[in-house]
Amino acid sequence: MTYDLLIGDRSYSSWSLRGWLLFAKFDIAATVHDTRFYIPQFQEDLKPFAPARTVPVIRLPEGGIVMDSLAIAETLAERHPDKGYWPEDLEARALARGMVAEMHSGYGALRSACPMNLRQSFVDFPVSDAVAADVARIEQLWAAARALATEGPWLFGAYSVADAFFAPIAARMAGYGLPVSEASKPYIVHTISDPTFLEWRRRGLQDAPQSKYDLPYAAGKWPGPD
Ligand SMILES: N[C@@H](CCC(=O)N[C@@H](CS)C(=O)NCC(=O)O)C(=O)O
Repeated sequence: MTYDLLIGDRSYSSWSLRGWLLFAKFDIAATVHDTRFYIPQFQEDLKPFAPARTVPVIRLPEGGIVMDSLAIAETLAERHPDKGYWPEDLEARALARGMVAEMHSGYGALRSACPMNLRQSFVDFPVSDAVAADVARIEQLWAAARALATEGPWLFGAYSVADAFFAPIAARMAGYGLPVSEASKPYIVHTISDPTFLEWRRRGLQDAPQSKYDLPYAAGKWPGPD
């Protein structure tokens, strides 16, 4: 018996990407069920995961539904304490938790102006002051994390929940060409070049594009490896 994980469109669903990374990057087996947005089947696909109304959502091997990416992260961390979901160091762990919570509830300007789209880049995206402020805040937190990091390329050195939560942000920074400092660039490149991320993106490209995610900016090639 394994976990069941319901996810939405891989090219566009940033919360699904986070939920899926929480399994894939920590080597936890899950039966993945794909659904797609803007089709009646979406509500049907959700029914076995009631009372969830959004993706990602999981069913525990022994039964029981966990909805919401943050609850999924905490549940997996609790059930698999040997997997290193959170940094070991207490100061780093506290910061990681705060960053993940802030990501989960914040950055509204960035999230609404730059919906995740892993199929292309937007070459002439106009960056508003509000989006720039979100980017600056995220970069501040990334620098604070790196200051506490152990060895390794991720925010706190080893991969943690924080990296799963900020992966769609790194993808947006790359895809929308958002103005970031030199210090942040290696992390963005590392995130969108990671083999697990590439697996997710490639699988998403097999689906038909969703026109709801078209934006009135010129389209460019995806800035990362295929
Ligand atoms: N707070 C939720 C947000 C989940 C969410 O908004 N998921 C979107 C897809 S990225 C969704 O299911 N949208 C479908 C809908 O709202 O009908 C989480 O962290 O999991």
